[in-house]
Amino acid sequence: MSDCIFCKIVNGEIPSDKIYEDDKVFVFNDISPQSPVHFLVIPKEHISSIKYIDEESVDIINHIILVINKIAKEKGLDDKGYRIVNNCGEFGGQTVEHLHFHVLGGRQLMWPPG
Ligand code: DGP
Repeated sequence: MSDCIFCKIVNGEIPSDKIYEDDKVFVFNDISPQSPVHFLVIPKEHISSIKYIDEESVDIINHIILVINKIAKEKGLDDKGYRIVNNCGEFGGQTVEHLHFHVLGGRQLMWPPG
């Protein structure tokens, strides 16, 4: 989508601190980290939010989980653990309308979130 900032990050129009990419996903550090490790995993294809995931597109979620676990391990998070967050819609706290999963780690996280 032409005016989506995450699509622009995927195609290089907006610079990012890239961690990983393959044919399906792009992974980069969050611009406003909430923990010592805070990266985002997004599908390269524009999907506005998780509510649009259906039978046809659900395979991307499996792939994202595998990528998250691989990168979390590489970053040394698998010992103490990490949190995967998806914000959906206004009340869910979603500010960028391109499906993304936050991965947070490197400190003790609290529950419940605000
Ligand atoms: P959410 O509230 O779940 O929609 O989170 C969006 C996240 O995206 C937020 O933590 C900040 C991050 N973000 C927004 N714009 C940019 C950007 O241009 N570059 C990077 N690296 N992260 C961004």
